[in-house]
Amino acid sequence: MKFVLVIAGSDSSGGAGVQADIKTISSLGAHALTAISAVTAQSSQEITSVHRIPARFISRQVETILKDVTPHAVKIGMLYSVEAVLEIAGLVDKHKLNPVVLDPVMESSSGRDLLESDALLAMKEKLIPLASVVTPNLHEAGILSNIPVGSVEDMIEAAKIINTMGPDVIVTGGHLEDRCIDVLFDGKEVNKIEGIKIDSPNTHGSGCVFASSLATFLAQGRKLETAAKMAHDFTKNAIKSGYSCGKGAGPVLPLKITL
Ligand code: PXL
Repeated sequence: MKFVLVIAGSDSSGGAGVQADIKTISSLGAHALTAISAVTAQSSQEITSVHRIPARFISRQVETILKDVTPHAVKIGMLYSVEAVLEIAGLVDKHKLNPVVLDPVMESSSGRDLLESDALLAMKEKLIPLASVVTPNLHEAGILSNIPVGSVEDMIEAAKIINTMGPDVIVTGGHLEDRCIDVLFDGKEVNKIEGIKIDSPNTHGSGCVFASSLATFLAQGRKLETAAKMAHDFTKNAIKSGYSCGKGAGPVLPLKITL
């Protein structure tokens, strides 16, 4: 059994965040260890409130786990506050956590801030340099690279800029107009993972599913390029199986079951 440590926020609507991560990791036959970084009060339509977990308590969760088990990979999602970003950067450094997949969550699809503005700078300076691979979507890639990202050419340029901060980069292309191409840059080669775009309103949690499936495939010993392709396919299937739950965007289904 492989163990994947997740540091992420809770989504009360059950579609994204740690709920998506646990479903994904379990479905892929690994075990999810979880440290909660924030709790959102959220439905398919809105996030009404975010409750931050004190940074010291996030690290208490992680260090309690680490005294007992060494994870085979780590997935970091929503952190929200500058204190949490700095605390987690300290933990990754102190415990030499590896590999670390960082999903630089900034905004929900409903437009609410999931990362405070001063936390962005800390993420760029302290956490991204310690990550093995970072998985921004188009919007996040634009913010991290300071260039507008709307095309595959932009994704490649942004990936190269973000790579200068240290990690390998996968810019996910789910928000491209008519196709879904993920761009992987490992500091040497650009790799395009091409796929069809699935037209569905029920994509809530897709970014979380991509990052946690990637972490699981890395935990299971796959090379980054193979893991990225497998995560792309796994996420595509989760989007295909998405369903409506409430009046807004429904969740993806990262489970190998048929409804
Ligand atoms: O999909 C990004 C995300 C991550 N984590 C939590 C979320 C969301 C989006 O809503 O709620 C907890």
